[in-house]
Amino acid sequence: MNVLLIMPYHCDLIHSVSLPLGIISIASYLEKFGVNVKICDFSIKRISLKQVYESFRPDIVGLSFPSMKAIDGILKISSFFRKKDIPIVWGGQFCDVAGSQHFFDTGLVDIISYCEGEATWLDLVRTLENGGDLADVNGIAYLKDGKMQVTPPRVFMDPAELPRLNFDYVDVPVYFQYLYGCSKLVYVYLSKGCPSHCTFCMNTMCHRNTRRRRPLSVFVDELTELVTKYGADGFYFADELAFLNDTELYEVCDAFRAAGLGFHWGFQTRIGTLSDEAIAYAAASGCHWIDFGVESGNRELLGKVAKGIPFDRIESTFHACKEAGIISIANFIVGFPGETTAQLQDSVNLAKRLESTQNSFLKYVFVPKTPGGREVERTFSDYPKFRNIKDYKQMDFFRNKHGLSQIPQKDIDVIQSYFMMAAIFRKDYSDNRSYDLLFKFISTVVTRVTKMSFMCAVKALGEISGNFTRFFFDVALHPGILKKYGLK
Ligand code: B12
Repeated sequence: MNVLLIMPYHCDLIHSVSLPLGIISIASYLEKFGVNVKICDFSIKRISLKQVYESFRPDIVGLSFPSMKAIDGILKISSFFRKKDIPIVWGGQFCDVAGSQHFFDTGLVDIISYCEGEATWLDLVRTLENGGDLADVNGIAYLKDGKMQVTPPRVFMDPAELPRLNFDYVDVPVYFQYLYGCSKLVYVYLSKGCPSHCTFCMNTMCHRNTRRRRPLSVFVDELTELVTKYGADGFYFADELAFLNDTELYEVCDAFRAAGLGFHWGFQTRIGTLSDEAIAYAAASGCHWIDFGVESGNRELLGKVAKGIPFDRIESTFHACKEAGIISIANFIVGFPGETTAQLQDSVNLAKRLESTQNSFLKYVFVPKTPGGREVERTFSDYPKFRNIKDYKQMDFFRNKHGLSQIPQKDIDVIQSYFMMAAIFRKDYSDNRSYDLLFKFISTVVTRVTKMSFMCAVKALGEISGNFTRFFFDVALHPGILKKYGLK
């Protein structure tokens, strides 16, 4: 059976693209069982769908649905395959959080796959080959008499069963990006999921609050290949929670040191998982940046969203990063349901006190199936309602206009824009890292715009310039709001 796996295009220049790890993992797994797979990544190349179809003749096509940004691409590519009479499968994290009857109402999908796709795909391929019943495939939804049927969730795999990622499915160098002093940075992943229960996080659906780590030796082999064969010089851990504790971090640092490859790397973790000594050890082992979810500077609000981080460790963790020479990013969410202006003020005050390199304030986005989303549905009568798949585009922190907090919407916009501008024009670090976010944007635009279709490029350039103009005017025209929060 020929399986075609697709990463759809997204007309977005804010984020450079990165290795499509999800479908590479599925392809590498299917390959182990003799299934013939091809990957097409429309987010990095202009590809003719007709050519792909005619040269490969897929028996089934799977589209990755990472976020709401992919909606237009998914619909367009699926429309093409709808005429070819082959089953169309959508999977990926956006299906986990939003997959619903609305998806089937498009008439463009036959099967939705939930959570991790490797074993589900193998099961699907075998079932379709043998004319079996979809009801026997766990972890999917399909249509029966026009109604969506959901099969029982699939038991998560032991990650040790996953083979080493086969990067030959893609053209690795086209994914290199500039960031934090690296010029050939790619995303990689060591673990899946996070055991925490933050009420706003999609992890509840994607990984059911579990975390599983792949064998370290396999991960280091993959990095070695990316450095020696392709020349990668930086790795961004795509993990939700890269390290549970110091022991895990030391193990990885020692493995990196033993490999002697000299790359830089960075990851995302929670406040409280790593000691100051571990942070210093990471820096000495090539770690250049760490992302932390702080979310709010108000203890009560952090409790309400079950963040579960030690409040008194926040400031000292950023201090430890500064001491170690690590770029530290503090991520806040602004506009939580019911959040008050005073609570936002606490967040701004904390951000100002932190010795972080960069602070990001992104708008709260309503995600229906999360515990927080359910709470919103119970308590707010005017929560965002989705009537069709395109309505889900609202789940974008730049577009989202639906306020659920007590904070005036303009304050939220201005705070988000203020910290965005500060991050873009940040120059407060050692020379080679100054303005790195600005360089990242510029290099992304330059490298990607030519690879997009004309219409996509126009739309993406329009969106990026629109966003920058908005950030600029939000900050320039609202000194009163900035003053109110002590930012002027
Ligand atoms: C790397 C990354 C990116 C990269 C590239 C993404 C890519 N090419 O895959 C970049 C930086 C470009 C990016 C951009 C964005 N991202 Co991003 N990104 C991630 C990140 C950190 C890792 C994804 C990853 O590789 N995981 C590892 C692989 C192995 O897992 P996976 O992708 O989930 O794949 C598994 C399953 O989902 C499933 N699966 C995946 N594809 C398919 C396809 C089929 C057919 C099937 C059956 C199954 C299946 O099987 C896979 C193997 O088990 C995740 C967070 C995370 N840790 O997962 C966020 C995440 C996916 N991104 C997110 C967001 C919001 C965005 C942006 C919209 C940000 C923005 N506002 O601009 C953009 C839009 C990108 C887009 N095209 O839609 C959200 C999505 C939330 C949602 N579901 O709505 C996430 C979950 C982060 C978060 N918690 O907020 N992102």
